[in-house]
Amino acid sequence: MKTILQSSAVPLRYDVASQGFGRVDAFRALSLARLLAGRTAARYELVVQSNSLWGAYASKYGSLWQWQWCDNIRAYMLRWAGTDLQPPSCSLPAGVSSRVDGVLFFGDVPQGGSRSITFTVRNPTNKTVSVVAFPRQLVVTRTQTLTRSLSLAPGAPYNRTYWVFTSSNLTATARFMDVVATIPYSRFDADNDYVVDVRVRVWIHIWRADANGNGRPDPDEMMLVNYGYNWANWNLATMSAPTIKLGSYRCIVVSVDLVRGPDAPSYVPPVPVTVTVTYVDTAGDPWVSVSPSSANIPPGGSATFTLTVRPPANAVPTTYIGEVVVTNNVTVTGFMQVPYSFNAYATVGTSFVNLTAGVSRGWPDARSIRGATHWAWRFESGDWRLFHIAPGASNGLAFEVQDGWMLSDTSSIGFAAGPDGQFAGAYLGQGASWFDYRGSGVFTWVNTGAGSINNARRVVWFPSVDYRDWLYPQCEA
Ligand SMILES: [Ca+2]
Ligand SMILES: [Ca+2]
Repeated sequence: MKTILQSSAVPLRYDVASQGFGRVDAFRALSLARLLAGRTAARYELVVQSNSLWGAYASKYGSLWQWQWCDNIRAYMLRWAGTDLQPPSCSLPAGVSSRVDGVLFFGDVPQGGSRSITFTVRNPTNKTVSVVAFPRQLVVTRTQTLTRSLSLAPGAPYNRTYWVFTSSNLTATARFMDVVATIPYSRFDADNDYVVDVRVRVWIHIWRADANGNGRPDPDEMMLVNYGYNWANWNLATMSAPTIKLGSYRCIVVSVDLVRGPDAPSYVPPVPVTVTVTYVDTAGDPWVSVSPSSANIPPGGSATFTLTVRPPANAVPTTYIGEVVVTNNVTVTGFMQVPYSFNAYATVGTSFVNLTAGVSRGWPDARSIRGATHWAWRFESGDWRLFHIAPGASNGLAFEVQDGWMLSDTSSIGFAAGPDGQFAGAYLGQGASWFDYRGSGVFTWVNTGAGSINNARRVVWFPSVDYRDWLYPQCEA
């Protein structure tokens, strides 16, 4: 059933990690289900299936399942409810490793190595179907930087500026545009008291038409597409298929507000605002190949394709995403976007290895993370990235992990997880770096390897080593 919903979904043109196969289309899904049951349907549909996800994942997930049902939940219930809940079985349900899904997962692939998986396209229609498969990655096609300054008049809750993108100045993309608005941290909280002075937010609208003829986009003339609203000096909004959505409307409007916070002076002098627009599209994936690349599938038949990934020896050891575009001559859209992912891993022995020094591939760039401190929710909210390593020797006691970064007034938190995805340490005291929030805007940067908040740009942690709070150098601010 899941592969029916996936195979008949409508691609939304965001990245595959965000959209999966796209939005469920009930009419198409029902048509496909009828065809697979040997009945007539209003639409021609195909289904894609693969065992790659569950085949690679069942062995890892088994120990997590065991831990969750027999250790974690049971211990919590005993502690908090006084009830010993003993499940009849703590093993994964039978047959899990042979389940199929639509999404494709290569599992763990060594740097410089290769791994192959298969997927099958079934044709339940009464026509011969021609399919062609293209492995694609996401790539940045253009980055634009726009700057302006905004001040706040006494009493004004916010001040807004905007940029318009018309059919003549919008960069064409088949996927999405990503809009980031920032102001300097030094203006977000100039006095470092953890009470917001001013913040920034971003909106994307479509301006249908200038109905009242005043030359400006008024609220009742616009349709909201997306927004970034965190209490932060950094906000992101994305818009897929901007060229298509713009259509014959007047323009796309990117609005940025400088917003008064509780700690702002009456008059706020000009604050520099930077807006970065990134256009993301797809291109051939140089690390992934498919064989065969095309097939003619008779009515009721199927074709199996082999996908092979070969990350280079200097690939950043992280998780990568892509998609196989499967075109055909019978469905209403004529194509499917089948998401795939793989974990490239590095082998680490007795010397330090810089995990971000290698080559990345397309979008997102695996060598950096971005993010914001969202002060209305969790101060540590932000972006994250996985890096995968294997021990190079069997007699190692522990890894030491050091995480360094470039920007001041930012921080980083690291966690280590074992091969099955569990934290490498029973709780936060092991295998992790983190913040201790002490209340009233004060927090401790635990296991930071520097002496002051302004240059604390390195954290160290020891997966699988038992150590306690205060044992490692840290600073308080
Ligand atoms: Ca402040
Ligand atoms: Ca108007």
